Amino acid sequence: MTTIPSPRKGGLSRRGFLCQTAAAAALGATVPLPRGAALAQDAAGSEILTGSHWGLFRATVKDGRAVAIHPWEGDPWPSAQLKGVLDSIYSPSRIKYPMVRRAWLEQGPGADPAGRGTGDFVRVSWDEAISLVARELVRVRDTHGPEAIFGGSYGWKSPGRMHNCQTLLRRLLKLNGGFTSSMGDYSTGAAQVILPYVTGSIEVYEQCTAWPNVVENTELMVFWGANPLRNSEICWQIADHGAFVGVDGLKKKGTRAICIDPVRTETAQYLDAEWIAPRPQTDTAMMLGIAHTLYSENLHDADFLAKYTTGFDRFLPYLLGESDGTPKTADWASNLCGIPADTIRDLARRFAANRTMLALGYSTQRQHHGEQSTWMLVTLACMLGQIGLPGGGYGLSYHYASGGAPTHLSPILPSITDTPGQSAGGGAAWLSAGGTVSIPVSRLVETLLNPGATMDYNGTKITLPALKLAWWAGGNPFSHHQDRNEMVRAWQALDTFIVQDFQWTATARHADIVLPATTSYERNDIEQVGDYALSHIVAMRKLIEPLHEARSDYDIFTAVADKLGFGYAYTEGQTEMDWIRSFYEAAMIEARAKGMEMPVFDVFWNSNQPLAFPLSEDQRQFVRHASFRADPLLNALGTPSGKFEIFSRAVQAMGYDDCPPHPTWLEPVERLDGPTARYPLGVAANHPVKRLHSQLCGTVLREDYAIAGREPCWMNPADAAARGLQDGDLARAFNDRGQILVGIRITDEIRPGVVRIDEGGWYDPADPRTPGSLCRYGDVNVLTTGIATSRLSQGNCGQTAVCEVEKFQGVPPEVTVFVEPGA
Ligand SMILES: Nc1nc2c(c(=O)[nH]1)N[C@H]1C(S)=C(S)[C@@H](COP(=O)(O)OP(=O)(O)OC[C@H]3O[C@@H](n4cnc5c(=O)[nH]c(N)nc54)[C@H](O)[C@@H]3O)O[C@H]1N2
Ligand SMILES: Nc1nc2c(c(=O)[nH]1)N[C@H]1C(S)=C(S)[C@@H](COP(=O)(O)OP(=O)(O)OC[C@H]3O[C@@H](n4cnc5c(=O)[nH]c(N)nc54)[C@H](O)[C@@H]3O)O[C@H]1N2
Ligand SMILES: [Mo]
Repeated sequence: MTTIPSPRKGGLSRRGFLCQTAAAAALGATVPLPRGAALAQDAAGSEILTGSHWGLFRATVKDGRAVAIHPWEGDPWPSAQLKGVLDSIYSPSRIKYPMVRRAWLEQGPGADPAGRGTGDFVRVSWDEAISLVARELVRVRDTHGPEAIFGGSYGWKSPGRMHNCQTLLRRLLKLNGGFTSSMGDYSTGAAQVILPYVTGSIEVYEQCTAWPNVVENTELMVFWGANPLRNSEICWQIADHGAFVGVDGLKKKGTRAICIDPVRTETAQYLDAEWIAPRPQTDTAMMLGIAHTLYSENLHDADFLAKYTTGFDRFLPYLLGESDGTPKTADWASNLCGIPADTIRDLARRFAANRTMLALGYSTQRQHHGEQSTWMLVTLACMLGQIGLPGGGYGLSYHYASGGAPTHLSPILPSITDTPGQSAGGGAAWLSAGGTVSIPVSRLVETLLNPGATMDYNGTKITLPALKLAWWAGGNPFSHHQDRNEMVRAWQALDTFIVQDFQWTATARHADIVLPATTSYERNDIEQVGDYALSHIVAMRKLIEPLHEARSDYDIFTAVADKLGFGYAYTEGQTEMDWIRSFYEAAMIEARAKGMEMPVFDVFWNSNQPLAFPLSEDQRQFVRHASFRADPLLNALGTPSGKFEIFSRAVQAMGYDDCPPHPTWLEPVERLDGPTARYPLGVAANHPVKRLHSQLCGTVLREDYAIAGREPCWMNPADAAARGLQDGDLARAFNDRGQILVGIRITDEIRPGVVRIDEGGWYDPADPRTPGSLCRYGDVNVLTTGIATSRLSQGNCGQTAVCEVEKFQGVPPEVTVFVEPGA
C-alpha cells in the first residue's frame, strides 16, 4: 500500500511574502515590505521557484539542466509524484522534433488512415511543419467549412494563465474563421448538467463547507466514492494540498468516518474509517434504501423538506413503491448493492442521529445514468435537513483539488482569451464569426461515426458536424476517451490529426502531424495556488531553455498565425512577458479595490517567492448554503422554484426515458452481477495513484507501481484464487470491447468481484492496424464503454465496464510505448 507522506512538522510555516493589506494587518500577520522580497532570490541561489499541478516547488538548475526539485517549504503535504515531474522533462518519451506521418506527407491528407499509430514518421523542419498545418487549416475550412475543424481539444494542459494551449488554439481557429468546439468535461459530465436543475448551480466546482468548520462540527463524515488523500494531490491550478490538512484534522479530532467505496482508499486507511464496499454502480439503489428507512422510521426532516425543497411529494410514491410496485426498502437495495439490509438501516439511523457530512466523489456519476447518484445524494441530504448547518449537509468537491480548503481574499488573475482584441477593448466582429457548433466533450467519437445525425442534449438538439481535421493541444484523448477500439475506427474519418504535446503519448503516436511543445518548465507563466484556496499568486519562471526543438505553445500558434497572415491580430503585438505582466497588473488593480496593495510586477517576478493573500475567519468557517438556509427568499437557489428540486419539471419537460424527473434507480448497461453482465468482474477505472491521468506514466514513477512491466490490476485474493492467479502475474483483462495486459496485485483492500485498473496507462496496441489487438501496457479505456450517461448530459461512462481476467500464456510482448516511435 502506498504510504501517505506525513504533514510537515509545525504545520503551515509559510515563507511566502504577503501582499500588504489592511485585512492581513487585522489578522495580525506580518507584512514584510516588498523591497525585502528582492533579496530572497539571492538567498535561494540557483533554486528557482515554480508551480505545477502537483504543487509549488523549487528546482536546482546547474549548467542549464534541472537536477533536483524540492517541494516548496510552505506545502503542508508535498506530492510524492514530484519526482516524476523532474523526470518528465528529460524522459525518453519526449518529442524532440516536428514529425509527419509518412503516408500523409507523401500522399496527402486522409492517406492510409488505418496506418495511424504504426510509428512511421518523417522528421521535418519547423518551417515545413508550420506550412503544412497552415495549408491544411485553409484547405479544410474552404472545402468543408470551418465546422469541419475540431478545436474542442480537452485535457489537463499544464497550469499557467499565459500558455493555456487550449485557449490559444481556439484563438487561432477563430481567426481562421471558426471551428467545432466541445462542452463540459470528463470529470463531472453528468453532475454538472443535472445539478443546476436540482440545486441551481453546477456545485461540483464550488466551495464546500470549509474544512475547519467540518473538523469542528461534523460528527459523522461520510466519504461516498470520495478519496481526498489521493485525488487532492493535484489541482487544475497549482496544488495547495489543503484537503490533506482537513482530513488530518478529522483524524486528530477522532471524528467518525465511513468510506463507501469498492476500494479501501488511502483516506479510509489514514482515518481507520469504517469501510463499506457496495457493488460498483449501485449507489443510487443504496441511497434509496437509506431514504426509505429514513422515511419509514420517521427520521426525515419534514420541516426542512417543506421549507427548502420542492417535489418530495412527487418522489415519495416512487420511494414507497406506490408508482411502480417496488418499495425501495433496505432489503430491496441490499439485493442490488450487496450490502446487508441491516447495515443500510443502521446507516440511515446514524446519519439522522449525528451531524453528518455527505462527501460525494465524481466516480458514481461517471457511469451509465450517472445523473441519478448525484441527484439522490442531494435528496438524502435534504431529507436529513442539515444543509446549511455547520458541519452538515453535503459536499461535492472535498476530494477534488482540495475543495473545502478555505478561500483566501485574492484578486482573480486574468488569462489569455480566445478572442483576440478583447483586451484591447472589444475586437472586430469578423474575428469571432463562424464555428458556433459545439458538441458534448465525450461525444467526439459518436460525432465522427455519425456526421449529420441529431443528438439530444440537455433539452436541445445538436446536428453533428462532419469533422475532417482535429488539432489537439494539452490533452490525451487516446487515454481519456472510452472504448478505445471504437475510437481507433472512428478516427479514420479524419483527414488530418494534429497533436501538440511534449511526450509521445498514444495520441501523438496516432497523429499525422506532431508538434513538439515545451513543458511549462521551459517557458514563463503565472498562476494562482489552490483552485479553492486561492492562497497565492506565483511566478512560474522558466527553469531551463527549451529542449531539442520544442517551442512554447504560444510560439507555435503565433508561427501558424503569421503564416496565415494574421500574426499581429493573434499576438496583438505582445510577447509572453508582456501578457504575464498585464495579467499581474490587472490583478493589482482588483486587489487595490479589495483594500490590498500588491508589489510592483518586477519585484514580484524577481522575488522567487509566492505572493500570499490573507484569510479571514469568516472564510475558515464558511458553510455551504448557510445563507439560503438563513433566508431562502432573499438567497433563493438558482432553480426555477428557488429551492432544492427533488422533482424537476424542467427535466420532466425534456421527456428523456434515461433521465426521469426525480432520482430513480435505472439499471446500467452493464455492472457487476447485473442482469446484462456478460463478464464476472466489475472494473473500477479509478484516477491513478502515482500519476495525473496519463501524465508521468512515461517517467521513473512507473518503477514504483508497474507489475510485470504493466499497469497494475488490483484483485481480491478470492478472485485471484478462483483464477489461479498469483501476485505479480502477467494477465490478460478482456471483454467484448477489447483486451489489455495487466500485472496482478493481490490485495484485500478491494471488494471481491471488483478489479481496479487505473485510467491513464498508455495505450500500446500490438497491431495498430487492427482494432481489437492486445494493448501491451494496460489502457483500461480499452475495456470501458463509450456510451453516454444519458441524453440529458451526454457525459462519459469511464466507470462502466465488466471484464474477465486470466493468466497470460505465451511469450510476453514487449512494451514499446514509453520511447519515441521507431527508437
Ligand atoms: N475510464 C476512465 N477514463 C477517464 C477517467 C476515469 O475516471 N476513468 N477520468 C476522466 C477525467 S475526469 C479526465 S479529466 C480525463 C483526463 O484526460 P487528459 O486531461 O487528456 O489526460 P492527461 O494525461 O492529463 O493529458 C494531458 C496531456 O497534455 C499534455 N500537456 C501538459 N501540459 C501541456 C502544455 O502546456 N502544452 C501542451 N501542448 N501539452 C501539454 C500532457 O503531456 C498530456 O499528454 O480522463 C478521463 N478518462
Ligand atoms: N492522484 C490523482 N489525483 C487526481 C487525478 C489523477 O489523475 N491522479 N485526477 C483528478 C481529476 S481530473 C478528477 S476529475 C478527480 C476525479 O475524482 P473521482 O472521480 O472522485 O476519482 P476516482 O478515483 O475515479 O473515484 C473516487 C473513488 O470512487 C470509488 N468508486 C469507483 N466506482 C464506484 C462506485 O460505483 N461506487 C462507489 N461508492 N465508489 C466508487 C473509487 O474506488 C475511488 O476510491 O480526481 C482528480 N485527482
Ligand atoms: Mo477530471
